[in-house]
Amino acid sequence: CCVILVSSHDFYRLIPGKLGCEVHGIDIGIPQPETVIALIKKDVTEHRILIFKNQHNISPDKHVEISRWFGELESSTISRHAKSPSDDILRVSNDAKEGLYNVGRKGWHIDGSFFPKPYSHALYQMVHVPMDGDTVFVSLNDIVKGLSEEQLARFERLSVITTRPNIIHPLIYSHPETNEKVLCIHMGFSQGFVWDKGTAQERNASKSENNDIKNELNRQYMRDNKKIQYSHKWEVGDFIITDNLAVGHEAALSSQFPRSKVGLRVLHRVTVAGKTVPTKKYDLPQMQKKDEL
Ligand SMILES: O=C(O)CCC(=O)C(=O)O
Ligand SMILES: [Fe+2]
Repeated sequence: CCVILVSSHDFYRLIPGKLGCEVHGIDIGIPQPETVIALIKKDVTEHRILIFKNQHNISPDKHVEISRWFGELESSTISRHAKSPSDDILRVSNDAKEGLYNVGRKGWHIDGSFFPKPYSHALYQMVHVPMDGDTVFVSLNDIVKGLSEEQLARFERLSVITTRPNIIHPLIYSHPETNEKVLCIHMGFSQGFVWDKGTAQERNASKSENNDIKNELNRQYMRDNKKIQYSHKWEVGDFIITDNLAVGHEAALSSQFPRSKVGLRVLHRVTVAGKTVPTKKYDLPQMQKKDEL
């Protein structure tokens, strides 16, 4: 539909893909000057996903070190598998002896949505690449942009009840860096929705409303025959950095296929602590705040 122009240097070439960019020419496993780190950080925000190709120098320690470019790590909820090389690395696998089994299969999600400040970034390395077992990503702003006017108006009124007591986020809010409208939800782990939170009309959605909303949302992630999705087929040497607040993701069904069929799949993930509470930086029409009454 359009030509995307990106800034590129010989040592750092961005190639736009369906969602995000592939990055060629740079070896981020070797020390990088501050200017390059700043460029990478800017590009992750701008393109949402950077897929660094041919990375063969990223040890687990280096993975953790690169993740710190983006801020403090948040690893408190990581259940450490016996084979995980670090407290900061979530190690997932299609073989329970090698890593945590069945991670990322409970529905479309951002990571850490149950925190007051959901993770800002996630950094993924497939340390054993299977023959099948994609990670699938969707731009959350694309989802919002594809809603009908009526749906958008209705979804703007919703907040999501997470798995943690009193952690409730607006379903739609302003991304802290880009101000684009994005979703804050784990489709599999949210307990339900609240209408018009903080207003005189506040009420919990009914059971059937909760189901309907979830179905309606799920259809958005599948929209246009899944054309909205980017399914990443992992290649040896891929290292992915995502703006966790800008993209939803899910492990493909094939990520759980047995080792005997698709080979061993082992993914390392490091997550960066969020810096902001999801907030709408715009007013909704016809909303009366409780304290104005
Ligand atoms: O296994 C995958 O492809 C992704 C799993 C996931 O959702 C995660 O690690 O956050
Ligand atoms: Fe995830």
